[in-house]
Amino acid sequence: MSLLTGGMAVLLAMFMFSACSSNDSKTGNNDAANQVYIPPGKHDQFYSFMSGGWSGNVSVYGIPSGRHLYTIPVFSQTPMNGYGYASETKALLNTSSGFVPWGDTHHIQPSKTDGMYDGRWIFVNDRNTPRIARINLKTFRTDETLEIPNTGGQHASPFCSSNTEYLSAASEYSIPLPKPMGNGVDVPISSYKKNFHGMISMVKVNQHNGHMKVDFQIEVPPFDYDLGRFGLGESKNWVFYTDYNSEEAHSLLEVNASQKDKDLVLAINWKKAAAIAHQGKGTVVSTDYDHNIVNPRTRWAKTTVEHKVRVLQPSDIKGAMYFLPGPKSPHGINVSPSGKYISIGGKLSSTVTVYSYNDIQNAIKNHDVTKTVDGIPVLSFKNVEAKQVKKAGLGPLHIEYDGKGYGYNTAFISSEIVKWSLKTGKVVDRHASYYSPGHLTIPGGDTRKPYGKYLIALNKITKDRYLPTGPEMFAGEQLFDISGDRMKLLLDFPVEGEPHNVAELPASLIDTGQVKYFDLSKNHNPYVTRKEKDAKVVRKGNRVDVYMTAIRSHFVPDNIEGIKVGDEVHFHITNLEQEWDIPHGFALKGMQNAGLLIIPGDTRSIVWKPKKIGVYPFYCTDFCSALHQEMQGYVRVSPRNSDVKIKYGTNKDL
Ligand code: K7E
Ligand code: CUA
Repeated sequence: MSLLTGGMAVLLAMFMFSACSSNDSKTGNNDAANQVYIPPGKHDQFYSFMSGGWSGNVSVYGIPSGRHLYTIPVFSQTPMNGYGYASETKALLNTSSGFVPWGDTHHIQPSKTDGMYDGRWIFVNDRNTPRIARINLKTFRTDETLEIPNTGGQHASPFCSSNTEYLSAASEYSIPLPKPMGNGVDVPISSYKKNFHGMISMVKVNQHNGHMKVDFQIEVPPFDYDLGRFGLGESKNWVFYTDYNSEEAHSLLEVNASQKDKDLVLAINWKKAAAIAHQGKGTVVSTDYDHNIVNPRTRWAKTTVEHKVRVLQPSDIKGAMYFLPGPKSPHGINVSPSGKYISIGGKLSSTVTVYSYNDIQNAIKNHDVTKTVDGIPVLSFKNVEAKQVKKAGLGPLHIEYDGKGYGYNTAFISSEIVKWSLKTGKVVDRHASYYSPGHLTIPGGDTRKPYGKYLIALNKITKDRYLPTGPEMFAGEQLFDISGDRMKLLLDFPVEGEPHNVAELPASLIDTGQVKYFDLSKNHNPYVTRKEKDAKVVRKGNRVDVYMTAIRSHFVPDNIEGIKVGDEVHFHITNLEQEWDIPHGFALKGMQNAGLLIIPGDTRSIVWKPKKIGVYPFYCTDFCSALHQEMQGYVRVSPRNSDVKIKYGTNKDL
């Protein structure tokens, strides 16, 4: 050893470095299995809520195992359990454009208290038909959807403030807005710069019941607002948005929206803007938009059409809204746990730009303004830019923080995760991620105190990672251990839809408060049947209401006669069980609708319009007991003009 020369020592060190930079390993490290293995019957440490993109829903996974626990239906009709088909849930999909049974979910935002997740609700946006949904974490059900008016597709949504005071929704696609505003306007697309507008919507959340309300909107230049984040800690009264297309192009954006060297970052003091709105500034405009809420007593969703919204102009909120010069065509924007740093992924470059909140405040104090854009002051770049992270990979998209002074970004083009120091801006580690990661997350990464430990990359391209399933494949997630200095790949797991964004909550925040079944005595569905002897079939003109019960292992009634071709038959099925995880299903031959899954103590309704005479079998679709197969019945359908009377019952009743 004493013979080792300096040069050899360097070579050896290089060899050792490359040996341990098996960080590019496609297959994970050796003890990975132990770190992700959750023995049978044991639970994961985290719930992971993943937006499904064009699945329109939110799917739930356990971390670290990657096990798929559930899919929460949100903006898509889901025949699996009748969501969006059952009469109780249909109204949740109503919009001013009518019944829209599909959505594109992008951003998951857990409710927060004092900058930390509180386990009450999950909010998620539909990018296409602008709306926000609220999911109740006690039931994992969608309890509310709210349409966002005066807005094209909204992508920078529904970001949530430190105490869930507001959700913010910013338009990605600008649209022309008539003056006075309303539901649409017919102008040439070429008049984009003159007639089109972007819109920032501030949605207030009722702390008691979670109900959302469009509190006010701010009309902004027709850029494409892409991502947003509320501040934390000292910056908590601010909200920040990236945007691209400050060129205001309306065609071939891939070229025309990449002309300028820098785009603009929008910063709004939402607290100040809200105070100004509440003083009555701006204009209250008429515009119709749907607001759908599940009544907690009846568990029936009802639509209310809202007619008005307050719209502010930038000139109304002087001193509360600024542009910062930003990197060219940026994507993600993320605020560090302390609230001191705001980082932006420059998707067309290889850098992450980090702003200092203090510098922004100083620039505002010193009126360090270079120009104005549509009346919005632009702060001087050199005085607000804290640092550039160089070598952040090609195509940095999103950033997340571990709470220990490090930022991590995905690099879409070079397929990697890059770790850097917030203090120095120096890259300290990088790891390949297969392939083309978009968002990434660290549990609690957008709270004041991230839980650290894991990092999940949401990869856009799957290719050879799993057994092939034809030309279409699930997307792939990758779980990394970030507890040490270097990232370690632990697990790949496939996920539904196109996951854009994910949030992990500690299991203990959610699992203890779960609703296991509904109390039958508190079921106030207008069509509930609490006892078998109350089951009935009632005709009123062409409408027939079937009040049916289900319990192991029969329906009451299970024989029904007197239905006629052309009737509208409403089945209302109450599950009489009062025990965890004993749902019953309902399916009827040829019903042009979905089946139902009815949770114990709940009532679900579905409409059937028989078109032909015959005798139609129905049955329970959920294997509920050893006599589940026997859980079946018949409906007799007679000609329109027949005089067969309504008759129903079980066994000898009929
Ligand atoms: Cu980057 Cu819609 Cu947040 Cu996809 S978004 S990646
Ligand atoms: Cu009830 Cu099967």
